[in-house]
Amino acid sequence: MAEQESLEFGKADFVLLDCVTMEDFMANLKLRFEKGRIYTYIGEVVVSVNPYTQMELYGKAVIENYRGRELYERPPHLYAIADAAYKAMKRRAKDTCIVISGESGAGKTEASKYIMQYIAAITNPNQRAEVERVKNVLLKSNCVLESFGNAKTNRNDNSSRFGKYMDINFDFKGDPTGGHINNYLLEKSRVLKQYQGERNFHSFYQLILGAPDQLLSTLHVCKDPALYQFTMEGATSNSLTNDKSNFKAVVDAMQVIGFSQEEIGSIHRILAAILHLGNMSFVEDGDTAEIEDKDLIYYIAELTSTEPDCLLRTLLHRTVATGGGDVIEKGHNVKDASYARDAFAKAIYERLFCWIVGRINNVIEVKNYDARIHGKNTVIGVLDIYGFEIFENNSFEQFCINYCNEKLQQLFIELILRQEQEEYQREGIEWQQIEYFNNQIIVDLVEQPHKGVIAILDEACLTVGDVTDIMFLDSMNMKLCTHPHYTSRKLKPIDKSMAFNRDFRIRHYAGDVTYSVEGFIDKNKDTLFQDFKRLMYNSADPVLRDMWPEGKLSITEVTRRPLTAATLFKNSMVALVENLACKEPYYVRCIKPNEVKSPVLFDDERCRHQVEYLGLLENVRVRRAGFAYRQPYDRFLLRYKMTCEYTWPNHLMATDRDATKAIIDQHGFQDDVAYGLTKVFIRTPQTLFTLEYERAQLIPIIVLLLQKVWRGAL
Ligand code: AD9
Ligand code: MG
Repeated sequence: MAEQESLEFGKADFVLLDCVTMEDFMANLKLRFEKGRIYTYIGEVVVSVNPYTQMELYGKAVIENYRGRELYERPPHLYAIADAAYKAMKRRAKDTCIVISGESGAGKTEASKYIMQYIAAITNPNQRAEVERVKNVLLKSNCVLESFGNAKTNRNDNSSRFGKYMDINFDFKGDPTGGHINNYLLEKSRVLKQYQGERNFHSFYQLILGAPDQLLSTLHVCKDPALYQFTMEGATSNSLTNDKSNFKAVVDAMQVIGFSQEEIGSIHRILAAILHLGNMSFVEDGDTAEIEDKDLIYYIAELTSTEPDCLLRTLLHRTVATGGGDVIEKGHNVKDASYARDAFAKAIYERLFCWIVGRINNVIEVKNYDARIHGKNTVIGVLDIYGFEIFENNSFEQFCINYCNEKLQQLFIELILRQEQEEYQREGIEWQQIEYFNNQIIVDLVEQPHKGVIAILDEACLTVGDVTDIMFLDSMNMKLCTHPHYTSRKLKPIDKSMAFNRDFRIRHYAGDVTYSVEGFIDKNKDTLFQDFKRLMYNSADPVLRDMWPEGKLSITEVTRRPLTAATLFKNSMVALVENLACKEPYYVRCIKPNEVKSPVLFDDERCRHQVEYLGLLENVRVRRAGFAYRQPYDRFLLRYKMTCEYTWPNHLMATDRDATKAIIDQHGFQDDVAYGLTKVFIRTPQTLFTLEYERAQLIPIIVLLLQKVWRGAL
């Protein structure tokens, strides 16, 4: 178990609690938080409570203290889990992953950065230039991705509005040689509108407040976020972020990564074009729309390297293919033009973000050539993805985010709870079944073909004609009314007026969430007229062109309907879970101690709720009933046979199981061990450390002996 500092700091591993009750668990968590011990283990899972203040827990000296140590030799820390994942990868050539979960503001992104810093610090002792370059890019990518993908929300001043999974590749020496970032569902609706007190993505404010005057004047942008529709709300909200200095930091980071000056210029022009788009309004001109402020057209055309005429036409019209194969141009009314402008603004930002991720991936991609030269390449994956969200108003985005959390919880159950129990049963080890809630039923509710929420939503979106959100709700109510995790007020109206309610509720593993159906159809279709794609593809700016490859298709060639947003997201989640499931997982479970970002307040109720839905108590129970270490008999013997006179150099017993038993008995560990059909199970890591220690003592003696034998033979 984890090294005990002193009882005054509580138990460093929840497994060591005298009693596993919620009260004991919470008392220990609170005591440790109050004593500045923000990390506690459950076996190999790190539970982390956000300290909301800078702790003296990080940096070079601390890293050295954890380097190469076993998990249990030092007080609990993210560094220890990073080291464990690294060791598993290096010693046993295992692909590993570190899954960081918890709600918004619980400290996931900070944790992922500490983990990456640790890995960067302990690798490349020989200072190989290429490895240093890769490490630098990996570290600097955070700064760039946070600028474009993070925003101030009411829960977190630096909230990640996208999910991130980063693979770091290692060569046989254990040095990072490359990596790959996958990003998931950027909350692009934030480009248009933010809740009161929230901001748009940091990148906009950094540009407005941090760019040099000369750059701003070429972008036709003023130094005041209050002048732009898209940044107006954030202009008045208090922010702790330092936009001015961060602008420079992000440009520097982009340069280190390898973005060219031209590319950085394009990125700034695209941001400015989006700001101008936000200020564009339309007026009625007969049946069609006209643009109020024509200057904006010239600015945007200049910034996107497009022709003003083409831009104007694209904003006010749409090309439609008729049934007979003809192509006609249809003018927008004000409503349609505004809708198209918004869709365009969101799409440009999303594509810009994805392009930046792709560009970073280009520079750190492991070349096939390298892999061939250096042989097997192992991976550590780090997942920092949005936590469970329950807001006052929950929409399509929260639905996707919460579905993602259901998938990850399912993986946790699969890997930690179920597999563990199943292995004991398979091996015939005596075992008391632990009750836990299996959330597969909720995952199915969302993703099942034909009957799941996503399938019903897609079906509604495919229906020809104007399908409304309410029709989608009706369809769900019909198909899901008997599902134990689904309810809708429309199904059971309390009074007549409530019959018009527009919400449905899902009983998630982490709590009930009521979603408003408003906007589901629209966000799922995520329509952007082909005219915009063509316009961008024909831009003279190579970065913009690169972002819109499908713009080369003409309207008559665009036949296949693109996959819907929910289906794309579901597919990416299924792929993510498959990817994680084949790696050895390490978990960091982050807890947010209070809603007011206080370093001293431990809100009992809020914390208890998180402990409950993260399933931490079940985790302790499984762990306590379980065994920390297990190995097939033959592998165990191979490693430890020299520590026992009956097994060295070879045993003469009937089975490997008997020989293993001889070793265990000789050391007096019989109470700590169980014998399965094919494997030996050891309860406490201390037993293993003792065996490892003895082995390490004996190896030099054996080597000497062997040398003597060889010399004698010679
Ligand atoms: V979200 O789902 O992206 O909205 P996260 O990522 O879980 O959320 P984040 O890591 O951004 O939360 O942490 C929120 C804030 O808590 C940070 O900006 C820090 O101010 C604070 N924090 C988190 N972890 C630490 C820490 N280890 N030490 C000091 C911390 N402060
Ligand atoms: Mg985050």
